[in-house]
Amino acid sequence: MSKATAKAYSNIALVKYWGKGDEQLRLPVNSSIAIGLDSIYTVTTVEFAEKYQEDQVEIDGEVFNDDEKSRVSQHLDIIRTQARMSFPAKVVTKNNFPKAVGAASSASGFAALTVAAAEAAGLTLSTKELSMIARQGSGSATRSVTGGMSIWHQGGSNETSFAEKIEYPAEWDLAVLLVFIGQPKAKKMSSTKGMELASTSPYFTRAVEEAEKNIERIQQALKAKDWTAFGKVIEDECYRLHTLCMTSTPNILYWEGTTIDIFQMLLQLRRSGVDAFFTVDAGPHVHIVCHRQDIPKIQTALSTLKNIHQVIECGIAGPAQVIHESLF
Ligand code: 2P0
Repeated sequence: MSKATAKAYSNIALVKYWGKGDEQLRLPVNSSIAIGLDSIYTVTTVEFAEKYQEDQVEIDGEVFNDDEKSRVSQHLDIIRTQARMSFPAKVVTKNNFPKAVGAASSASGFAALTVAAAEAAGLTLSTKELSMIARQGSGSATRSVTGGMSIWHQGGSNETSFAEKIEYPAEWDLAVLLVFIGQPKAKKMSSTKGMELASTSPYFTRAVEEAEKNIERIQQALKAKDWTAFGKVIEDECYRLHTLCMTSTPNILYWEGTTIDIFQMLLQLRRSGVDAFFTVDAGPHVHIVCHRQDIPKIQTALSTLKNIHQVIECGIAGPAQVIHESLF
């Protein structure tokens, strides 16, 4: 087959990836854990064919000829090398959410691209191998290949840095509310650029050690089915990431006033018995990790706040998969 389509979901990190040990291979400075979000996804069709003069990349109706295209081409080169073929490709991608607003479009994007391109190139690869390839396109994409709740092992080499699924208590009936603040707009600084600065923080070495401890802590909480301990790690990790950002040179402040209003609202709700936890990626928007049954109460509380653009309810997504529809 020379043409294939894949669908991959976004994910939100509970233990965060923020810093690379190897830029080229995208090996992270610590392991991370994330959950896939079933309401926000990317669909990508890839066709390799001699008829194309060069790689063509279209994302959400826009044709790219710049850095974005070369990043996609470089990623396709990994697949072409493995498949021992050199045909150019046409790539058409659609996101069902705004790109570059801090909702991890690169995670679902590079996971969908990897799975579609591997299929189109006729490669038969394991989920582990696909996650290793996706990682080289964008770190967070590693975890969108596997979906569910996944750990991305830091590893120290290409072969040892990959994602795999981990178990979590089904009775938690996990859900995530993605709260977009204000009008979604381009991020102040991309994650790739932001994390390049992480090591300028005076707290960097300690923060990386803490991330590895939080991997242990969250796995213990999952094993013990301890919701409160699970949530404590999630919020500690949110503060850890943003402490690194705020103390980098130059300083990066991703939060807005409404970001903190949502934190305060959730802390207030917690006092009334609704245990839901906040986390924030490289942007101002808030992901609320909760029990599905608590969504109505959280939505009511959110409706009292100003400057909220949209709230997207998400269940936990499955892995990236080949689908039998095509975008061209
Ligand atoms: C994460 N983020 O663990 C962290 C937390 C954002 C904040 O991974 O340079 O787009 O492409 O590997 O994957 C977003 O960074 O960065 C990210 P690259 P990526 O989800």
